[in-house]
Amino acid sequence: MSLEQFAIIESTLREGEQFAGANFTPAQKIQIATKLDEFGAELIELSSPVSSPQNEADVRAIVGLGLNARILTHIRCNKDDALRALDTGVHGLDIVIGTSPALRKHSHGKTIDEIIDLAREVLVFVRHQAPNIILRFSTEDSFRSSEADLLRVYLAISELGVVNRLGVADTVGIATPTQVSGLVGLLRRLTHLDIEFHGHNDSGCAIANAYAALEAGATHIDTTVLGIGERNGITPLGGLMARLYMLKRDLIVHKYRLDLLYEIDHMIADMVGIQVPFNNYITGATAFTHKAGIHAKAVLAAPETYESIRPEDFGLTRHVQIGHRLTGWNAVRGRAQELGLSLTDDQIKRATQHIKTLADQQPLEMEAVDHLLRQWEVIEKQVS
Ligand code: HCA
Ligand code: CU
Repeated sequence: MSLEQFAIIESTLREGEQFAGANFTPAQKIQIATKLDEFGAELIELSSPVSSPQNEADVRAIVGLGLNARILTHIRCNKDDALRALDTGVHGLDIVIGTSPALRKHSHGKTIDEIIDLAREVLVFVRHQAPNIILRFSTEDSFRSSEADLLRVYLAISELGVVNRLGVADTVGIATPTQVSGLVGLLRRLTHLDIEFHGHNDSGCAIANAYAALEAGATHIDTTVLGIGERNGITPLGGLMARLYMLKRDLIVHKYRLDLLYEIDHMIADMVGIQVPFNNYITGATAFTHKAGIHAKAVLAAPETYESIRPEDFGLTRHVQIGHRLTGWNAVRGRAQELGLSLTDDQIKRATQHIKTLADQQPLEMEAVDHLLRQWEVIEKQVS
């Protein structure tokens, strides 16, 4: 059900701000929020206004843009933070408190009973202050918390009838898809509230876990552009798109402006001083590059042979590499045709052998391949 009806909570301006290289200026934040809105992110999460005076001003400025996306801010579980956040005019509050033994001991020092009492007090207070606000309660480090503790907390909160959404967070990236599915499914069955999943990528499962959450009934998934966040980050927006595209292409291409993804990934990479990795989902430099002759032949005949994602759905194009030793004559013929050369298949095959011999020494740039093919045509004409 949720694979049809889910929303993205785009947290590049909250979790993403916790990335080592991120120090967004006010103008950059507005640019990011505007682009994410244009992309179709349903909700945009911002750093707490309590975190710094500039961050407070930025929350107000982004709320003031009047975007389609709902604007959320992420705060600790206390009334002061909540009042400061409400004062900015945000549409929603994402409230979080740690429940794992490690965080209870070293972060806030509270027992589970104390957590429940505090959360009750804060959430009821917020709902009283702002009857229409989108209110979410999440436990931090959910997957290192005991299931019994989690259930006590979530059921107590759910019974209050004041929150719209419960969140689960794989704060240290340890969860498996099976564990995520189990917890999300349980909360969905027991509470019937919306469920949000926030997953870190320390062990490479962030996308798979987000997908498992959706399958189990989660309604909201947290992402950041390129997955930036604390340490090596969380579920990347583009990676989640790739995963969902495989199963629900029609839904994804209509729900989101996929043609903006390349620009968004590169914009954030520039802002935080990194490269888009070569193997990045969809927008990496080689995501649509075909090399081996066998692949090139089939892709030129029918792209779906070796492409599960159509680059044109993302406003991108495929590349067939030709000037290397694994090349094949079909790829070379395709290039000769693009160049408008009239070479027979036999002539193309001989040219291909020549390219392979040259490429055994070093690969040829496309320009060199083109030059060689043009020369080949001239020579073949002279010979015949
Ligand atoms: C953090 C908090 C958080 C919160 C997630 C959430 C996490 O450790 O910075 O509120 O949904 O990963 O637990 O990002
Ligand atoms: Cu996080």
